Amino acid sequence: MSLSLDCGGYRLDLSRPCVMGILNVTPDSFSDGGDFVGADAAVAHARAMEAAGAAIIDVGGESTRPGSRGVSTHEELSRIIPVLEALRGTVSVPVSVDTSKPEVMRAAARAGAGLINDVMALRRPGALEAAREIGLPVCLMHMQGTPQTMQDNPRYSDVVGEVEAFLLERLSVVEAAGIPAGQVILDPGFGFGKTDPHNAALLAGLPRLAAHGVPVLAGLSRKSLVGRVLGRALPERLPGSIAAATIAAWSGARIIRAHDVAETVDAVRLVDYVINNADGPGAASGQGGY
Ligand code: 7PM
Repeated sequence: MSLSLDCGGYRLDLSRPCVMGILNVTPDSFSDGGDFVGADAAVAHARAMEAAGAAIIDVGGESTRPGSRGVSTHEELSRIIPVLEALRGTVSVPVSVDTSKPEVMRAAARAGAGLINDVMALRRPGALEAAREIGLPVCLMHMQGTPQTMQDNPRYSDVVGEVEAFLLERLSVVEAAGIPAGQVILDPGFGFGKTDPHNAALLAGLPRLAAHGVPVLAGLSRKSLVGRVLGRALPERLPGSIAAATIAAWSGARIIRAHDVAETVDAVRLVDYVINNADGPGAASGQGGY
């Protein structure tokens, strides 16, 4: 396992699980209602997430909401680049950019991004080459279909095996293109072409995905899985999201992508404490109890 990633000058320590705070800059973003459109508000939100313990800030300008049609390169650039430029020198954690477009990856890297988070796993024409040239770490996510149609009728015969095979195949393609495996993060893509039972199987199957020695990212925060299973509208999904984050961290995910950073950091720290003390008192270098 590569224990840390070089995010363009920022070191991201993955020897323990950490939290990636979500900074949406889409006007139609489902959780923020457009509150964080505009660089000033985005910077304030990013600083608050850093203060709450986020190890990465994830900036996304293209809504990947099920049914969405995507945005033009021009529109995505105009949302993301001013925010990245405003964040440069303002936050001291790496900033990832949630994009699938090679032109946006390049412009984002020039504007100070430290990691590429691609829900298309570098399958867009030119994306592999752009990522290799940029030299930043990349998160490869699984998605069945496209955002426009992915929730219509997702089908798998073995969801964990198929998602794992896809990610390992993308990992070898990416390596063959000249991106070192030590620069890669894998993500099963919760909610991207998956039913609730598919998402549940993937969450329960995370230890298998995490066993390959490549850091795993899990994004479940406020997602429909939590909403449907618990019957909760968006503002009521925090407890379920924390439960999902806890399972993911316990299962070996090293990056937990979340809206509610302070609460998720507490959950992840507790999991990390239990993992590090699993052998009981005296086994670790702990200072003892109260
Ligand atoms: C509307 C619907 C807006 C869904 C945003 C979303 C992931 C991601 C997203 C993820 C990685 C959300 C999603 N989800 N990147 N980007 N992994 N790597 O719920 O699970 O934030 S967008």
